[in-house]
Amino acid sequence: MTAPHFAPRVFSGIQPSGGLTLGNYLGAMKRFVTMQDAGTHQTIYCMVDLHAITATLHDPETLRRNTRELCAGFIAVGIDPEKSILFNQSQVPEHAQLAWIFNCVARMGWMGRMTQWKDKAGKNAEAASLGLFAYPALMAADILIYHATHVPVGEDQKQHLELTRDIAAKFNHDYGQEFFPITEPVIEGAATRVMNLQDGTKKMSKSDPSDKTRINLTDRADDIAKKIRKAKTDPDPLPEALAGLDARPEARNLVNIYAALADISPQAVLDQHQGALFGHFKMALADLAVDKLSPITTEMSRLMADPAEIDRILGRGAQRAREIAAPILAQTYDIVGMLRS
Ligand code: AQP
Repeated sequence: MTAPHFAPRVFSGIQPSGGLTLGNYLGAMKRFVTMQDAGTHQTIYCMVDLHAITATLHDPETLRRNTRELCAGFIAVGIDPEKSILFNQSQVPEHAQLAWIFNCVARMGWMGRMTQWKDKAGKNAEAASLGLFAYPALMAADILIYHATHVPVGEDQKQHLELTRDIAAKFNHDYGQEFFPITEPVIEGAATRVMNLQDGTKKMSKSDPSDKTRINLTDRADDIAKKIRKAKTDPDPLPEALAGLDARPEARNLVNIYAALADISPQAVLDQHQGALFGHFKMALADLAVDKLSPITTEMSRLMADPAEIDRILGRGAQRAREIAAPILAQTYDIVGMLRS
């Protein structure tokens, strides 16, 4: 339930934790552009650098470079920093300030059930950072500091969004007012979960140690084609109907990627390619991927040649973001009972 007084507003973020993958592009960024261009919502997109330091020890210079590269990626895929608010999380301190309040609303049990926490902390949870454990409370603050009503994300973030709703509901209940919206996740399209090219049961991820498991938005055309050619598949031809892809996760993944890149349904891909063997289908997919991704790669490197301009765009975006975030934080402090001068 979203209360009527919340203006339609979209928020989403991406971690500058390494190069962007095809998963980030199809699962998130491509839809960010659609929502921006639809003009029905104010759109706010963020490089979540505070999240990017939760998992592993990082090199400061690499983080700065990744953040700029991510900003270049946003612009190259079609985010217009005039139409959308595009900024870097740590430049808007209200995110971390609201996150502290939410650390006091969220329960340890809720956080301990998060599958991303379990996956990333692994067997050695004692050695994981407190930041990694509290990650979903910061994510809730990222969203709710703008009173965002809709959050486009990939399937893997569904559980964190449920937690965001729980935090908003508990805050509203504890303080007896409907202050934060109950945000709607927007998880739709053929590629809400792009899978690893070598193992169709695992998500394509920018932090996977093997580069051949993913397509990076900075890959050269021949690397993209090679990775698709070498992607794991099976010897059977493409079926007539989607049911024929059940229990064939790698085949299903390539069909979904094709559909998302071509803006058609997976069934339409089968209609065009049924009966084809994967050797043949992979050639068509590689051509399509290179066609769609090469202009993005080229634009990213053009933008990266002028880091000062990227910093200027991010500085301006942070200013615009703070105009929305600061009054919402001030109201939150009033509700909680913090004195303000
Ligand atoms: N494979 C994927 N398929 C569909 N959507 C995906 N997303 C990520 N991978 C896929 C979506 O991209 C957005 C930003 O993700 P993120 O970088 O903040 O974190 P992540 O989900 O943890 O992505 P990675 O690539 O797996 O990063 P690492 O390896 O650093 O953890 C989110 O909307 C996500 O759903």
